[in-house]
Amino acid sequence: MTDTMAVNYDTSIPNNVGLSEDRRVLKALEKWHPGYLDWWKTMGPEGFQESLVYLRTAVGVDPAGWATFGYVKMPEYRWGVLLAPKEEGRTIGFGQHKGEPAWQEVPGEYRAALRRLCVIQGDTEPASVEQQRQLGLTAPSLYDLRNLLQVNVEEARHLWAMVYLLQKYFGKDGREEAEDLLMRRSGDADKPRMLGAFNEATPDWLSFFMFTFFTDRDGKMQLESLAQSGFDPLSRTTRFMLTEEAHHMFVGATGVGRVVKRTCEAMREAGIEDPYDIVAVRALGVIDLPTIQKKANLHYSLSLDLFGSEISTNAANAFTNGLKGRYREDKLDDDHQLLNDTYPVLKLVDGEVKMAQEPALTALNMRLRDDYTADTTAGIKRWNREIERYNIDFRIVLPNVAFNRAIGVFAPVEATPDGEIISAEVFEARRDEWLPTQADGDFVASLMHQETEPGHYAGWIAPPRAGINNQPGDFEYVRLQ
Ligand code: BYC
Repeated sequence: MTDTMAVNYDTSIPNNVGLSEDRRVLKALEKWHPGYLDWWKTMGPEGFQESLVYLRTAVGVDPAGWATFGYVKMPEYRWGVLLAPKEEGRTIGFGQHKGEPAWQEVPGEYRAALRRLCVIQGDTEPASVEQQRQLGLTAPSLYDLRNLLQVNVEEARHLWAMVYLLQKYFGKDGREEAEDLLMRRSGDADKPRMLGAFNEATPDWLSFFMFTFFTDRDGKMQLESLAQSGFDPLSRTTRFMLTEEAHHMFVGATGVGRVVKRTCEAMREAGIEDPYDIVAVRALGVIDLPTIQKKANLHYSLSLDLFGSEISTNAANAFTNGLKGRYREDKLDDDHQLLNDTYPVLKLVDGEVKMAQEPALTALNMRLRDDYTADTTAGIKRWNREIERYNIDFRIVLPNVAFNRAIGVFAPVEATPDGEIISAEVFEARRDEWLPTQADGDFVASLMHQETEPGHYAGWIAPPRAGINNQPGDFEYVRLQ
């Protein structure tokens, strides 16, 4: 490995890509910076711009110890451009260019496709910050508030990561795309964000934890695929993004786990055994398990849509052309070209969900989605172990992939969470059993109150097992100003 691991903080934009010698790109980024700060101040976390937040900042890109922790005012956070170290002699690992040296510049014939991948990836990052904008005002503890703000500053850094690629490698078009990334808005009727799940609301903390568990995990899978890219700057950028992403999923997985734990604890204390006695459970000021299941149904199905259609020529082309690989492509043991292979795909056959063999190349979205589901299942098992520990007869389960879909083969039909195809009328009549209702949302919202005392937690969520960076339980993660 070569290239510097240390981050240069001398330029206005911290970086390990030699920006001080790359005047053209430095100028373009400096020109973009004020618009970015305006966006952050108007669309970033509401209410805490003057607070001192205990945040980690990257000071290098080596796997061990890349982060330092300290109090920072968010508008002064050093958003930087950080790429994983360059691997000398790296070759393309899949597709028709397999074995050729990885590209250090954009190949002309793939320019539009690569730009589109960077723009879609870049668009999701600020979208999530916009979606989470109000949540700090109802944070259940300073620990959770700090985690939210950490996620937000790092998603914003991921926007920088894509903007750097667009400005350095895609000329005028790239600069225009970078401007547009600051113009679209999550949920806006006229200029929405590009992908469905990023235009949904994140109205409360349970939604936030579900989002970071389910939707950030799509981020992980997509970034892992882009980390395999033959376009080396994209590969190196996404590799470093993945190190940050891990904490975001930790926040989601442990967040939901702590909600589940508190509910089980409160049920035991009150001697309630029936998890479906929703009125009694809610009277304890905790979130009943069936509502948690409904939220999981919603966020999982929205996140499945982010993988695109099961059968996709876009996906086949991106693979064949060496732009986007499979999940952990470099660890797979096959020819990495998939010319004659097939892959089992779930399809609608005579009104039923059935498995059919399809050419592996066009089924790559389905394959990544399957990898995603496997990854998700491991986290859900941990939540269920908590419920088991309290001897409560309830398990959180993932709904069938046909349930509540807006993209792909199941988009035109309705299905139960068990995967039985049903009419639109039956779905509408039973929707409230499966997806969060207005009343569920109102109840959850009624629990959301800001807790500002260090070491104190709102009554609907258990404290974490350990502090961030090994800080003690009563650590003041945010100094509110
Ligand atoms: N919503 O062949 P198809 C993250 C469009 S999350 C709206 O089925 P393809 C993060 C598609 O664009 C990860 N439109 O799919 C998480 C195409 O449009 P055009 C973000 C959709 O292209 C939390 C048409 O339908 N990164 O990082 O194979 C917090 C037919 O497309 C949707 C990426 O996604 C949808 N859900 O795959 C913060 C990686 N799905 O071209 C951040 C980059 C499809 O006909 N993106 N369409 O106009 C990709 O690799 C692919 O574009 C997709 C779609 C996987 C998204």
